Amino acid sequence: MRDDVSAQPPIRAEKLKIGKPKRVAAGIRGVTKSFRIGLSEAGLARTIKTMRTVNRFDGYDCPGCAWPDPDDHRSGFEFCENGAKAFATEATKKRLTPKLLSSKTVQEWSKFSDMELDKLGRITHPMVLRNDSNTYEALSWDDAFTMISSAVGKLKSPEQAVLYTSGRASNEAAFLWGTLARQIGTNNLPDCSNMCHESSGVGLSESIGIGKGTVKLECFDSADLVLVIGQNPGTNHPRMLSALAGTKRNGGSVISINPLMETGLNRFKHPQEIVRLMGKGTPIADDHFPVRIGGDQALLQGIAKIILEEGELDWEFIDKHTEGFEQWKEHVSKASWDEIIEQSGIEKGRIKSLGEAVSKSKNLIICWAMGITQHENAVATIQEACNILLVGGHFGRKGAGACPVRGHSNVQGDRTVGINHHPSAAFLEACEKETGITMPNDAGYDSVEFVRAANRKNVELFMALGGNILSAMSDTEEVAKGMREIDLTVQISTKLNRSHLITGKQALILPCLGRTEIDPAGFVTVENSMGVVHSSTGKLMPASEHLLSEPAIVCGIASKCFGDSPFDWGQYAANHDQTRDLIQSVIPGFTDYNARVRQKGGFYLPNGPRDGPTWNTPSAKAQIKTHDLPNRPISETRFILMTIRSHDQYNTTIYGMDDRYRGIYNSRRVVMMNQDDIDEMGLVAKSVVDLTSHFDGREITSEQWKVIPYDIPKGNLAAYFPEANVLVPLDSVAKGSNTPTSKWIEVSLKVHKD
Ligand SMILES: Nc1nc2c(c(=O)[nH]1)N[C@H]1C(S)=C(S)[C@@H](COP(=O)(O)OP(=O)(O)OC[C@H]3O[C@@H](n4cnc5c(=O)[nH]c(N)nc54)[C@H](O)[C@@H]3O)O[C@H]1N2
Ligand SMILES: Nc1nc2c(c(=O)[nH]1)N[C@H]1C(S)=C(S)[C@@H](COP(=O)(O)OP(=O)(O)OC[C@H]3O[C@@H](n4cnc5c(=O)[nH]c(N)nc54)[C@H](O)[C@@H]3O)O[C@H]1N2
Ligand SMILES: [Mo]
Repeated sequence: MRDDVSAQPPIRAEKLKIGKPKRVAAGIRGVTKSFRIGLSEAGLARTIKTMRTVNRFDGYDCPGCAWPDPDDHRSGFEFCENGAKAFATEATKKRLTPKLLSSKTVQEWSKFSDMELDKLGRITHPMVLRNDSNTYEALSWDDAFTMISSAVGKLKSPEQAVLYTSGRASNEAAFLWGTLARQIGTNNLPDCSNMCHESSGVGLSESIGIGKGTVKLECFDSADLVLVIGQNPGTNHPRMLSALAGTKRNGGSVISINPLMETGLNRFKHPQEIVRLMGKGTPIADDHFPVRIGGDQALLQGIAKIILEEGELDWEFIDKHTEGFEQWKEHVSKASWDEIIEQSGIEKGRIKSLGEAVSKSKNLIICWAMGITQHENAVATIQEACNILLVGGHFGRKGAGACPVRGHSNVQGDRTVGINHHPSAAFLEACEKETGITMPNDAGYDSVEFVRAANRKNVELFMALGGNILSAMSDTEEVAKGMREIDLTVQISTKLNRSHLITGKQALILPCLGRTEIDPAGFVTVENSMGVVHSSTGKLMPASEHLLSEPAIVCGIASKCFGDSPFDWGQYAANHDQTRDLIQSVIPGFTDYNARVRQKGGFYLPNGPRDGPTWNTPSAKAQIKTHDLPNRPISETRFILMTIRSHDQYNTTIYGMDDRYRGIYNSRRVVMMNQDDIDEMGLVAKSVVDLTSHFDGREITSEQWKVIPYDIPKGNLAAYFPEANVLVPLDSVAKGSNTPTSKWIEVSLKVHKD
């Protein structure tokens, strides 16, 4: 079915320019760039309005990332360059009208780049792609809902329905979405966190009994040491740099562990203190460890060895709160230094100095993101980090703890309110009691399992609440094949992306309000990376009078499918307070939800290890987990490739072709490579190569990548997500969390021949 629609962006002749990586992040250029992007997309009035209301107590939550805002105060402009880009693209004045969208076939649109698709503007009407057509046409909301209800009616079994969620959806939309899936009869609720922080959720739940971080924003002011592992905050969480500057201001240290020395960790200028911007900026990282890709578990075991040797452990805490110490101690003591040094790529003396710093720390915070979670041994690595925090007693006290830095602005909230393919029995029971809907008990598909099921022709209805699963998932062509097997695919979206082009036999686009826009049913709520639930109120006129809010769309679908159900879907479309009352009755921690979320800054959800510490594990103790190091010999002729974000994208939304901080301009089809490797292979800067990934006997080749000499460990490569996703084999996943190993792809590299 429409096999000729391209699942990958076109390869173009581009004039790649290579400059020097930037030493200083943010600052005045960041601010002026934000305004420039805002002006060109949204115009002056909308730009000023959005910039003045983002992240204010009474404004809307920045869709850029899940980093929290200060609890008690807000500055005039509580955003960063990339947040500005995110809301400028949503507040754009450009409109993708039915006339424009139907002026080309999906085959023709697929020749557009991802950036060009996004820049078409906001989708204004519900649109349908019928099975005998290659062109989208407009249809009414009612007809769209009828198509979905008839597809639900035709399902041979509820397992044939899959409902995906991207992490921008509000708590209200997500709760209703999960309930809709369960009324259809399935827990098939894959979500973007399957590709993101799932490993953190799994690892932390087993170790400390909660799948979330345990620090508050204010903790950064009293931490004496912060480790930033596998994370690029200068680009992806710029407001985090203010928190790290706070650590430094109060005498603490920040250490970065990353194959790349990312801009922002070296020097940072706070965009909100414009007067100081003329200076050189605040140096952030006191030290940098250029670990090899995938070498963090080894490095953390090295640190653990030193801690055990130094003996500065919190014995009282270990005795009172933990299990597994003796076994771990024995295991770590036996771990081989040769292996640790080989895998981490860091010499022993350096690991020793790092271990001593960690051992001495009285208030340690460990932060991490995708550089840790998207590995085969991700869960083990996260638990290794937890072990270090546990033996130092860094839980239940201010200034210390675990800090997985979430991505999407409400990905954590979506999980809290039930977007979960294996929900707990307690959740299902409460949900059934309060809604009167019989809940399915079987675990559903995650993102990887969904793609497998689709390829087995076992999915007939796929619906997505936001996101771009085609481009975000691993193994792009395999996802495309699966999508084409589905009868009806439905995307609830704001902008056009490749998931609207690679579809089922018939497809719907249901256009929704964005965060920035006025919702007649009132404000919505979200949960940030530190467990604070707060409100988000749109202020702009909607992009089109035909848009509905996400909750209204979910209720519209559900009313059509289950009109005679005792659960009155209609009322939840009209007033988000009602949905919050329902969430409060189902999920612990939301007592007085409507009242407390109206307080300035919202409220914290309970968190045992942070507030107690108490541990919601079977034995009510924290678990010190023991893991062997991975054993993955790589032949001399192969490399390990990681797929990362540039400074000019938000996941699969590409804002521009430059990666200013890394000094890469005008092309994204590049592969960063160590100069020695380039020399050894007889290549030069801008040589064009083909990449082939190797996994379990399977090979996938992607052609025409330009080589860029970069300061990256030997044997390691970096390329951009989503262009390189085609190389990530579907079956290459993290143990325990099933997250695609987007940061560990074994590849070989050949000169491209025309
Ligand atoms: N502007 C902007 N902001 C965003 C996003 C965006 O696309 N654009 N995306 C949002 C989302 S959903 C997320 S999840 C976050 C992602 O935020 P990050 O996790 O910071 O994003 P990545 O670009 O995937 O960067 C991963 C970092 O890990 C490093 N790394 C890779 N492999 C390893 C390894 O084996 N060990 C170590 N120690 N480091 C490694 C890379 O060099 C890179 O610096 O950002 C969120 N914020
Ligand atoms: N190789 C590789 N792959 C990765 C990653 C990686 O590092 N490397 N990172 C992974 C990670 S961390 C994540 S989180 C996933 C991201 O996966 P997704 O969340 O699925 O993808 P996004 O690119 O964030 O989704 C962008 C689309 O969301 C829609 N959208 C934007 N705003 C709204 C809104 O308010 N409402 C609705 N309904 N739709 C909206 C727009 O149509 C836009 O095109 O990708 C993962 N994939
Ligand atoms: Mo993410």
